Amino acid sequence: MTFGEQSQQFFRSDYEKYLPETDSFYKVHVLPKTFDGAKETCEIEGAELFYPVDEDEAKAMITYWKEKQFYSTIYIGVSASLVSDVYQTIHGASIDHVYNKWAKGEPNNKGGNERCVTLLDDATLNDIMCDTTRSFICKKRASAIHWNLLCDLPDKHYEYVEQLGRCYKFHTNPKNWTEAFRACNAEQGYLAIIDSQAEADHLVNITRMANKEDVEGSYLRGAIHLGFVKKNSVWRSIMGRPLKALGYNTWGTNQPDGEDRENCGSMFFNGKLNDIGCNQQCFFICEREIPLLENSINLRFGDYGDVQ
Ligand SMILES: [Ca+2]
Ligand SMILES: [Ca+2]
Ligand SMILES: [Ca+2]
Repeated sequence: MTFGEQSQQFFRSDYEKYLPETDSFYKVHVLPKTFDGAKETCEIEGAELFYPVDEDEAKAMITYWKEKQFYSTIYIGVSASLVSDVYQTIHGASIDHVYNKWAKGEPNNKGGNERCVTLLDDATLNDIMCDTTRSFICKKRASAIHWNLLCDLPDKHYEYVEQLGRCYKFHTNPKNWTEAFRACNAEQGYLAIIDSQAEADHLVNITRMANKEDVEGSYLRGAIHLGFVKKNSVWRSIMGRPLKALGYNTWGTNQPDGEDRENCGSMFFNGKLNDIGCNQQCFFICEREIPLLENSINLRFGDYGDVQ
């Protein structure tokens, strides 16, 4: 069996549940979120908010989530987001085409405000207000996995840079620093840390090449979030090392200039560092070190080698 074939049986180490019947990987998120928060969390992990296609999948997932957490209900990827009472999956299909066994008296659209759907542990559905927080499950179909061999992760947007021995992904979906940190983490990278002039040059290059001119919305053009922050008046990388101890510490003209208003790290498009408000929306770059091949193969064969 080749490396490439093996990757079909692996998505991410945290998607530990595999169902042969659906040829899909699943992960329970114990921390409750709103419907939109749950949907986005799955998306930044490269997956989708789970909804059961049929009763077998609903029951298998109930069994799985009961091993992981004690809640009696989870969000599923079904809502009436466009028109009240018209329930659709996150893929836009009518609920009539997937598992749709409502609890007695549901959906009742209580107060006219219930547009998001939960699965109860008796395998019935209920509509609730979308701002209510619930735990949830993310799902990834194996057939939808696009394995990036060089970067060793299921995301084709990471580009391997041989000279630096690592991978980068430029995000053209602006986020604040905290959300950017979370997004990189969720896709198994980290907010990029510049360790050398060569790396700075490369980040300037990917920034120049990025398809970012037509991105709409209110965000700060001209800066890119990076993986450093100010803690107790000292600028440190998110791994904890003082910026001065890294191989690159070149600030832009008059930077840092934000005092207590700018406690997060970014770079200008020219690669020079800039302190920035942590709530400022910007583009950002994730970095990924490539695990030793041997470890990664052990992980896959160890956990999923028996799944055929
Ligand atoms: Ca209800
Ligand atoms: Ca780096
Ligand atoms: Ca600044």
